Amino acid sequence: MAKELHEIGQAEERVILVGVEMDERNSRSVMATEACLDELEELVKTAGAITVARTVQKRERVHPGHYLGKGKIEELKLMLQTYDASGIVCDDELSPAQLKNLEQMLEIKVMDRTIIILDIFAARALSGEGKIQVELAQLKYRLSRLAGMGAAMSRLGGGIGTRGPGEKKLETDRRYIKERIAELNREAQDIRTHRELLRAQRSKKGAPVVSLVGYTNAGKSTIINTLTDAGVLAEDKLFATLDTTTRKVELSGGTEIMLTDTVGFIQKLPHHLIQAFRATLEELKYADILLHVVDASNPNRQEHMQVVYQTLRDLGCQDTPVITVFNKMDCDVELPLPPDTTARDTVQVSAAKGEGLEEMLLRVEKLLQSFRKSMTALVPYTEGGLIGWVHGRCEMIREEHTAEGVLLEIYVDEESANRLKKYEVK
Ligand SMILES: Nc1nc2c(ncn2[C@@H]2O[C@H](COP(=O)(O)OP(=O)(O)OP(=O)(O)O)[C@@H](O)[C@H]2O)c(=O)[nH]1
Ligand SMILES: [Mg+2]
Repeated sequence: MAKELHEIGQAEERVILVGVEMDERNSRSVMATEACLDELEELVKTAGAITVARTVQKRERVHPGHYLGKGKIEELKLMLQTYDASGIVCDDELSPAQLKNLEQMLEIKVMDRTIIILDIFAARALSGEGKIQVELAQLKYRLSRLAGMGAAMSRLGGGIGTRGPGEKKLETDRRYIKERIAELNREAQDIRTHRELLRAQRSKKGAPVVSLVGYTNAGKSTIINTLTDAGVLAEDKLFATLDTTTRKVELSGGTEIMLTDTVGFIQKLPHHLIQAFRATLEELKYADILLHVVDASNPNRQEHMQVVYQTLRDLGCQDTPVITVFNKMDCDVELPLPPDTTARDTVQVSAAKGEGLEEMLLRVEKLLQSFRKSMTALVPYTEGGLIGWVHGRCEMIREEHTAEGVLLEIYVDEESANRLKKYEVK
């Protein structure tokens, strides 16, 4: 597959954004249509194209056959000429049939939100794992689109580069894609195994894991950069970060935590992408605390928070304790801040100015402490190994040398508690 599906950004793409404003009960979106299109325009810009116009149709639901109604499609044809556009981008993921029909009716390149996001991810993935995950998502998306295409596609090329693939070509493409998907799945599995190994090593060391999560562009990477020397790319762009970065941070009480930064969320995150990134995102399940970073200056902050909580539920992380971090408080922020009943705690910061981050860490420390169990044990001097373990691993409240052994009052994690059980003093 030498060519990319649509190669947006190669030449100057001039696109028209197309949205459908649906009845609330049909809409998958928590945001108003205009806000969705603002976001889509940002995405298109990040992908390297220019938005020349936008248009919205009010419908009960999207047209199952061609996304928009016939009248709107006629109107769009005129708009394409007026604005000298080279393509359209629909705000929802199109079915293979919708894509095919729209391209035939408009005789122009048709893209959707998903393909734009996949494109951005493809350009941004740096690590081996990220690249594999993005290619998998792209190929699966492409395969599902190829499946619905017949001979008619050969006329327009269906977006596979600019060639008309024809029936035979489609068959070879299909076979190639399937083989490549199998190969990538094997590579992804290897990486997963390696990752699990790393995780096992990390949990042995026992440092609590604190993960930054949040809507894209909220300031997650800026936080980890301000606190550590992580040097993660932080930009005023959607999806600046795709790869996971973990750094040690020492809390004021001396506890070390592992702070993790990863990919941001967005509404209507493509299904294929969530699947492909599941391995990365599943890391979140192993976090002891999630720091939910919110761009408090964004007018859609409340919808962003909803999307983040929904995505966390989809990933099975609904039980992990959350501290909400309202960021960008140095900007014009509408007060009061939205209530957050899901979070255990909230804190206000400006990551860019480094303000409030100390307080944020204090809250982390406080929450971590509330999870800890304390224990008193009398360990005989013959158990040198166990005493050494406690010194290396547990936080000491009191240590006393008695005739029978060392009396230890300590904070314990589960593993330490098990090892010390037989010496426990009630
Ligand atoms: N004014 C202001 N800008 C901030 C603050 N924190 C971050 N930013 C800016 O917001 C933009 C996004 O920041 P990032 O740290 O890249 O955001 P992110 O959450 O990592 O975004 P993704 O990786 O795309 O998910 C950058 O331009 C930052 O400089 C802040 O406290 N105040
Ligand atoms: Mg980032």
